[in-house]
Amino acid sequence: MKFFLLLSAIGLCWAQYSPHTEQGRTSIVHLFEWRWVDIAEECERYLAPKGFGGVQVSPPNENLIIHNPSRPWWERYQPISYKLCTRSGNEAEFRDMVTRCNNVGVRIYVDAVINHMCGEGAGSGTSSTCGSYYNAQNKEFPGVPYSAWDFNDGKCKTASGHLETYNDAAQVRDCRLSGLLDLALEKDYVRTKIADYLNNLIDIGVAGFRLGTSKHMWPGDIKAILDKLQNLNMSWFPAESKPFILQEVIDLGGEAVSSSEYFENGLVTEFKYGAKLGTVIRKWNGEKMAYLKNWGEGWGFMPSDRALVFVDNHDNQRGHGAGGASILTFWDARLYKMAVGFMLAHPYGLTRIMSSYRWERYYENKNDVNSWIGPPNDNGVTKEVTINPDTTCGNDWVCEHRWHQIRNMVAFRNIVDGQALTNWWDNGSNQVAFGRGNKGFIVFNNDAWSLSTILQTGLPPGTYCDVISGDKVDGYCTGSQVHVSCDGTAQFSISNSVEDPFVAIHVEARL
Ligand code: QV4
Ligand code: CA
Repeated sequence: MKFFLLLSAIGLCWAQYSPHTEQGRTSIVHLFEWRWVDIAEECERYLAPKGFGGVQVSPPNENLIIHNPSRPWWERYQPISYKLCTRSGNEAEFRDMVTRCNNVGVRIYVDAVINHMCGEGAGSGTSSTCGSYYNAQNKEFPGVPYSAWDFNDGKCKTASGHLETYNDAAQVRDCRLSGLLDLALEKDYVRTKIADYLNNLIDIGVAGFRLGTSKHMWPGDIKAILDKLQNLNMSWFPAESKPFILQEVIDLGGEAVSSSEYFENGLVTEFKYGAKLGTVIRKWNGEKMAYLKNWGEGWGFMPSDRALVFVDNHDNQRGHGAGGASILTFWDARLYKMAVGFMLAHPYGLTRIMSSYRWERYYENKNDVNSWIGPPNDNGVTKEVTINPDTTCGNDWVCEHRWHQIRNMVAFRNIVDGQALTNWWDNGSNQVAFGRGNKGFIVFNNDAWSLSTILQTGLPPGTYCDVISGDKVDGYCTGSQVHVSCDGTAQFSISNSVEDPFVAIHVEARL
């Protein structure tokens, strides 16, 4: 009996670390600013067949409409109520998306903005996505409802009421981040309103939440809210499934708040991952790919089973948040594909793919003054994600997740899931290779000269299709081939001047 109790306690505790993806699906994709109708289609036509586990969606709750600048993407991080209407669609469309994605085994994770409401300077009126009234000056949000005493101003100790230094943990949690009205999360009333919002989403069928600004909430307050959450909807999930929790804590070291304070609640974003990987692949600060041999905890990252990893996110791909100049994005496509390829081949962490839109960048003093620009739109109405005959996206949607190199590495990760990192090789510089047990093998050449060498792959003998330069289609390979001998070795040649200087093979790409 004691043993059973212990097991069930561990069971409860473990559940919020699981993304509840279907068996054999290991990665999630952030479809940033996509409309619900497009996500529903994408789940059915692409994500399920290609083995994606789930989608992080933009905040679905009512937000402030901002006209200056004109409809920035970041208006969605200024809540007005927890009603489900935004530029991505209305409640009916949201429900339809969740149902259709779940029906094809693709999970939906909601970006839940629960630390604050809109900015203090928002004025008053009904300029909000469902038309709810608000008054930022008086801190009135009747659409929830919240009123002045539901905010943190009494607790914040700075004269301005703003978060002024990240060296003081209390200030980080209790003061206004960028002037955003900070909710009093110690109040049971506020916790209940937030839990009601999240439970409504759970009823609809979402599998979990990204909790942005987790650094700005006390871990204990987050836990108290999580304790009020229901189990997942049994139409799609086994009984007793807890929602997946992903906390956004930017911890690059040297601040009062650290990631480890949040491990008890769920996974945490590992921001060092993208910052360091970008530095290595760019070969900045004397870094080289050979140093990636002990990538992961060996680089001072959090434990793998607590880490959500990504090369870039919606903030740092445009200079918001943290990570800095080293972050690789679709704008640096060649290096980006290598970075995402490395991430997906490497066993560390739960992987998230970024899927973006293009905007017109304009630099002044090294800052992109256009980093506010919202999704492709006609007069504020978000454009459809159109699909070109070659399967890429139109209307300025980048769809990195559809780039064949990235899509095929998502499949690679599914195939090698659970296998240890094996057969590491490097040339002491920027040519590296490693395997995942006897399931897959990958080789990179990020040096300024060619790679030509025989390597132990650990794979069964045979001819394999390189899934970076092509695909295995009807038993044939549209790209280059790799011949693995009876002893598991193979000859690899990678020119430094090709668009994609890396090669990946796995057991399902054997011809
Ligand atoms: C401005 C002034 C303030 C002033 C305020 C007065 O800058 O000094 O006090 O007006 O009203 C926008 C504007 C910002 C403005 C603020 C309030 O950019 O200039 O303040 O609104 O009106 C996104 C954007 C922010 C944006 C915010 C709300 O990145 O620029 O602010 O949405 O619209 C830290 C955090 C981390 C955070 C990261 C960006 O630790 O948690 O910064 N990341 C998450 C989200 C992110 C989002 C928020 C948090 C806020 O991923 O997208 O910020 O919800 O590292
Ligand atoms: Ca706070």
